[in-house]
Amino acid sequence: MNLTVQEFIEEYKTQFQTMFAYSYEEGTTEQHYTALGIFIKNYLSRHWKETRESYIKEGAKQVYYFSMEFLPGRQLRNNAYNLGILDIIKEGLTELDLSFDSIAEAEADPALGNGGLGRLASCFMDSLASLSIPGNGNGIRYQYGLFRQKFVDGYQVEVPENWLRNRNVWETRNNKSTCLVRFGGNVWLEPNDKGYYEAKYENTLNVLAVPYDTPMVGYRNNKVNNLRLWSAEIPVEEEANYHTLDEIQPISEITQVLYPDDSNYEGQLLRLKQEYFMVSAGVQSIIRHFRKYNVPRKNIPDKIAIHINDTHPALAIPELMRILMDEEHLTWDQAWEITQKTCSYTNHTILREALEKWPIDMMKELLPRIYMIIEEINRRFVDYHLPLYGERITWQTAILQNGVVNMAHLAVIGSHSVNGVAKLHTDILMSDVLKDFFEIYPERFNNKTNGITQRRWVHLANPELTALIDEKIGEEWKRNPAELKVFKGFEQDEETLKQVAEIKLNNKKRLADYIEEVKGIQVNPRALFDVQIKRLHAYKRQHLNALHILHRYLEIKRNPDKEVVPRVFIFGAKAAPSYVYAKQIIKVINSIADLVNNDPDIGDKLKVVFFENYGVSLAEKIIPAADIGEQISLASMEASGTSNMKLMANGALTMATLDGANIEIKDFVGEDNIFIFGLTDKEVYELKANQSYQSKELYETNEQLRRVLDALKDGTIPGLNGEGSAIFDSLVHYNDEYFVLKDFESYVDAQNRADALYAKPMEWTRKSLLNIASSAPFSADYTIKRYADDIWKVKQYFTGDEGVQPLDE
Ligand code: Z15
Repeated sequence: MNLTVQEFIEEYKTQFQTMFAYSYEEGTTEQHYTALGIFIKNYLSRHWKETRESYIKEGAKQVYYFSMEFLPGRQLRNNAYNLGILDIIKEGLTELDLSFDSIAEAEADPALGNGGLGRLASCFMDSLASLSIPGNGNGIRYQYGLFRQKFVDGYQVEVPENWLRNRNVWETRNNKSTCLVRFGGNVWLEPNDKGYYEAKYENTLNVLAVPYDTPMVGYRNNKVNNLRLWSAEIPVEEEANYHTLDEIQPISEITQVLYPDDSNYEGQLLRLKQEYFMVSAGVQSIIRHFRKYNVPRKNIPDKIAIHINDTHPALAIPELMRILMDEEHLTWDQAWEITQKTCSYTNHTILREALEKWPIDMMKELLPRIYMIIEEINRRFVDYHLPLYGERITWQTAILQNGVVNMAHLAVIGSHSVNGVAKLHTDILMSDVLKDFFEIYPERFNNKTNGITQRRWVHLANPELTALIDEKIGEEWKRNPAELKVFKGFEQDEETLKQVAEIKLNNKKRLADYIEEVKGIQVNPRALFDVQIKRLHAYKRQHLNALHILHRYLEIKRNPDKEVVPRVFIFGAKAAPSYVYAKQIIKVINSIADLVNNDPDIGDKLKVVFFENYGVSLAEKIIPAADIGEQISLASMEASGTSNMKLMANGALTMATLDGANIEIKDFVGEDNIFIFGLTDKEVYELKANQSYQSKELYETNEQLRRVLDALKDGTIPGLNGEGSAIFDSLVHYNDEYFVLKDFESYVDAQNRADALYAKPMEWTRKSLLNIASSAPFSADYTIKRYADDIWKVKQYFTGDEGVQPLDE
């Protein structure tokens, strides 16, 4: 099925005319996007069908990745690339006098996630398909994605993200696979004459779950997996009961909008509805599909793995129990053994405020049958462990505590595997956050360091770099990432270094043009591009970055004749709408930008660019142009981070604390090729334990720091309405929860080392090349292979030597 350029041109013209009843020459860019999307979807549909059929025919075990968030990014380019038809399409469109790049930009970027957790889920979808692993996504088709961010006078303003306004060409509504999800009402158990209890329901709210399926295209292996996103509707038989908008609301609201909190638990009833809706529909459709395998129910764990992405889908555990008992009529013990063997759980955070604890009263009322099951899981857990482990450990690990359902405990108890997302993070889970569980179930714990898909983040985001690597080491690295280390052999090759430097400069020029276009700021592409892109959160310490910028500004003002290495500080970050402190930091950074960018004394020496509406599409523009990636969370707080991996793979040097996956990055790239600063996790734990930290002392004794902090509130920064003072107070008077002041000096010092290195371009570029060449271990292909082997026990289904090769490291 090798498409030629001429075939594409003919088929595309017909496709366009069929859809719009116009000739393609009269089409708008948006129409071309739609026509091209449908063309590609048609092209892949045979593989999609055949992949599904082949899994059943082979009796393959399948994994279902349950996640409340997916952040797939635009799909046109990636799908064409993975199908191996991108160049043909580009050529064909050029002959038709159309621009592929502009057409691709017309796609809405589906923001069905907040940040790292959702993007990780989508990188995993790409790797599953590319490794020929039977892997499916299960999530929610939010009608509105994460809000669109605007700045008004430097303040964040949230605008609804109506990503479905124009049709979504990738999805297929699947009326055949709908299910019913029940909420509320009364539930009781009645013994019957067949020897089991029947669950009886009355007065429930019944919601129809309608799946929309999206193809997940593997890299040149003819495999297309499925991402199933559920939408809530009124059941057809009940339509007559709904008369007004108010009556419809309780149903339509369930899948209306994504909660915009990242690493923060809000405890809203509607969120609990969303979680159960997704989980119930997902588990029902899996068990229904399992019947096609024609094997006994006790073999469910041989055919199905359910992965719980953070605790948000942890109700999959009691829901699977419910279906196995109430609908499949298994005993508790049979159902429990199957459930534990089927489910596995990833923890993504140790932040207290992110851990889900649902009030028992809320759970009981909304999900009476599920709560009965949770209560029984808890009762059996306590009964069994009390005599073995005693009071303290048993009550600390119980699911029901002080009127709440501890969802992490449910997830650990109901799973056969619990993993963290970087070495340090898993160590902290075992030694601190889940340490009592580690004592009870040591064999369940394992680490799976996160990864990223090089296909989207390098091959497509950075085509020039990719072509250079192809030229130097051949194309094998694209199917076998380990080959990338061969590129290290070029670290002393002057010609290669010049090429790497030139490619970075070209990427920076493109970003500079874009900055001029959207922000009206002129930046010098030869300046050092310093990038911090991630959700705005106090623990990620964007304000530490801001203090450093202020410090530079004040130094230049004091010493106008001193030569400095020019820098452009680039930010992208959304704050949760209710997170006041995060929004204050945004306002302060925007105001610092106004100050710095408009000061004639500063010129090219310092520029600050805060992009609006950071997301996957913007990340693809920024990352290839970065010289430094800022990874400056307080040690122990960032579970892994994944932008650190994307930036490194594109040749940025990492400015990092020893946190999350930064530690592994340092280990692979070598400590000479990364800038490390700040407290270690041990030091943080000690300072917290002995309560010896007094941030105010630092303010009083460190003159350099005091100058910078005073600038937050003495009128130096224009346009503030108390936001600078608020941050000042948190750092000086409320004892600086995230040790910003404590790490300040060490940070400035590391930044000065970066300047010194940047002044030696060849040395800088050599380290940049080493970062690129050391990034292979962070390929999500490896991460997924380990999940598949160690946790899910699912196999790669090769039909030839196509696609990503079997990976042994
Ligand atoms: C989220 O994006 C992450 C953790 C969470 O608990 C929630 Cl609710 C959202 C992030 C981590 O903060 C980040 O360190 C990690 O790289 C990412 O998940 C993927 O594991």
